[in-house]
Amino acid sequence: MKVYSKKVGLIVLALVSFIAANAAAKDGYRLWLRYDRITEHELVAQYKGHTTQLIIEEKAPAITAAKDELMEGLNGMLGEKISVKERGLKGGAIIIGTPEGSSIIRRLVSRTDIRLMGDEGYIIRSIVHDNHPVTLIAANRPVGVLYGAFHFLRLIQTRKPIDRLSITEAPRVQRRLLNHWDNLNGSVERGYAGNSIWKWDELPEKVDKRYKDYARANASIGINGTALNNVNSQAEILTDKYIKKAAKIADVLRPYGIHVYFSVKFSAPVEIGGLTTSDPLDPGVQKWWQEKAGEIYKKIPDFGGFLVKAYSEGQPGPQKYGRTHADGANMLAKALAPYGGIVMWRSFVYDLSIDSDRTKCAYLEFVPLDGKFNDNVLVQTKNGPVDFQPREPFNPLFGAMPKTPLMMELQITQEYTGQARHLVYLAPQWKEVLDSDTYAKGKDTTVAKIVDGSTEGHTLSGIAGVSGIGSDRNWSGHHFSQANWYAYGRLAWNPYLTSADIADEWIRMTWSNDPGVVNTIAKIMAGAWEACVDYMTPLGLHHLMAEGHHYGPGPDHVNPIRDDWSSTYYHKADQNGIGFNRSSTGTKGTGQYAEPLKTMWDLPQTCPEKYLLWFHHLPWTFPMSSGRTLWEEIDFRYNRGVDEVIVMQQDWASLKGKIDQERFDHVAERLAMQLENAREWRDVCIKYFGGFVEK
Ligand code: GCV
Repeated sequence: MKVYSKKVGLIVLALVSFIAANAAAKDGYRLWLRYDRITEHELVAQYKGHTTQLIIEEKAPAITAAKDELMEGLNGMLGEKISVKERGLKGGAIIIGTPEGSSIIRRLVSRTDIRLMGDEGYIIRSIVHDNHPVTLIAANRPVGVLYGAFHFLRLIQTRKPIDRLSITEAPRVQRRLLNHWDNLNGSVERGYAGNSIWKWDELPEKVDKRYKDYARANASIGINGTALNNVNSQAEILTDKYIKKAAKIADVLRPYGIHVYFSVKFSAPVEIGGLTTSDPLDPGVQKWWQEKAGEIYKKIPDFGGFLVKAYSEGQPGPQKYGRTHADGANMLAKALAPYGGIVMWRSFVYDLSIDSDRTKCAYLEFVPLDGKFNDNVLVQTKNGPVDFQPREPFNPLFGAMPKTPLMMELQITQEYTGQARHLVYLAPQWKEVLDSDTYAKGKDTTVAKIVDGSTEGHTLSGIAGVSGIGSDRNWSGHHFSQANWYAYGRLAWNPYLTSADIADEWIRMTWSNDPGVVNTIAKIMAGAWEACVDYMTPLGLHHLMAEGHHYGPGPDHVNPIRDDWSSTYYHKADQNGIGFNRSSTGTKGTGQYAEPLKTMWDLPQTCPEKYLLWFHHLPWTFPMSSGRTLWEEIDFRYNRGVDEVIVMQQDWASLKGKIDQERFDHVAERLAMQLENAREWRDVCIKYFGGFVEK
């Protein structure tokens, strides 16, 4: 009887853990850190041969985080508890640590290693130590060890060999941030995955467990900063009440190397400081910000700095007092400098009194300020000159402000690319921009080389991604929007990675290592962005969405207040043709790019077709390289976009039974919606534009 109940108990236990594991497996909460058991026995045996022991001599929080992650990952994937020790090396050990905190590491890393690893990098190396095979994960600082641990786990997650490792990694970009557009009331501007994950009403008393998983996910891809609140900011974030709340979040993120930043409102001294002005040259205002910085650093000693949207879309700025962006940024920078903080001042401004072509405004305002910003200021610049459209040429500011570090801003949340309903893998979009040659300092001055600071030798460099994270169980709304978060982090770390390699990693970690599954999902992801461009805004068209929600088509939309919030302002379709003439015969927007781009993009015959209607207004009969007329080509591309979604849907259907049903169904439902939406985009746009074409 006793034996029987023990057996039953064991079966029940096994069943419960099976159910628990599967429940967790299906909802997407674990992102790419799934650590499911590897079923190939031979592979498990190989991996186990190198992972029997973990040797750690130090207790820094980031090292403990690395230890916890290695244990969770290795135990999960290999199914056997790894033993943790300070010494007593046996075969197949992993030794982790820093030269400062670990005597073994001190003996095993060279001066060259120390130089190459820098502040946040690491080495992972297979060596023989005291006659034992050892994997070394070493870094100059504990956070580098954590990054190395994630890399090591990724090798196993993606089924790579771990027996002859010789890896040296260091990030190319220094500040790698998420920008949350999260409001203090819990809503998220342009958020499509539920509410904000920051539970301001519960903080500081209650600290949500989810913050730790957020930190793990971000650290696993090298993100080292987060601006907690919306750039359309509320001054209250700077009150003692909110600083205390933010300090609690900072405490959770700290062991993972993530610094907290605030988006601040330029009028805060008036709104919450009781001053009568926010003039950056006013000594009282300067003092107010200096004291505010002091207050923040007292509670958050590793606070990162301020992100500012000034004089844009209703946000206040120094212009109110006749001052420039540089005056405003430098005043804040001075307040933060004693603590090592930085200012990320956005260049997303488009005051049409400066130029009637919106794409030209930021350049005209900011280029004259080059060289006038303090050393701890980055000018944060969106990838393109309009606003995260499905496709834009690179922002002409890249390459035009050599004395100023430009921080690139990408949008992870899919405001203009189908939100959390469309499967659109954005890494190819980001790569197109990063790999674009600006020719600013001769050939091969790519946007990536400007952003990482290498072109001008800037010591400060940065990249920001507008977060798509929300309170939804799967974090991102669409399971595939998680890929954009992942890809953003990987590109922020190394903008020279390929979108295909990143997709391959993400698929293996998130879905499966089955080659059939990997190839099918990789194919879907590779074509998804171009499909979206085709069914929304082909051939350089842009800003065709309906007002407000930025989701569906609205080519006829006219905004009564601002011309440049109207679709008609951008496509300018009429009986004679379509497109925005930014060439030398139009607004001269092409003149903001360096040669040879300026000349090449100035002529419709040499302008790449992907940007054709961005730079040119052309007759409907304009001959395209395909042999079709422009109108026929527009029609062809809209239809091609829809056909591409049909193929994506078919490819996804072929995965039935090969991945878990819950996520399969979720994605399948969304693909059905995407197809319906793609058809709507095509039909509405073709009908509207077709109305101008002579039949
Ligand atoms: C945070 C676009 C978005 C706004 C956003 C703005 C910005 O205009 O639609 O929601 O505001 O960009 O980047 O500041």
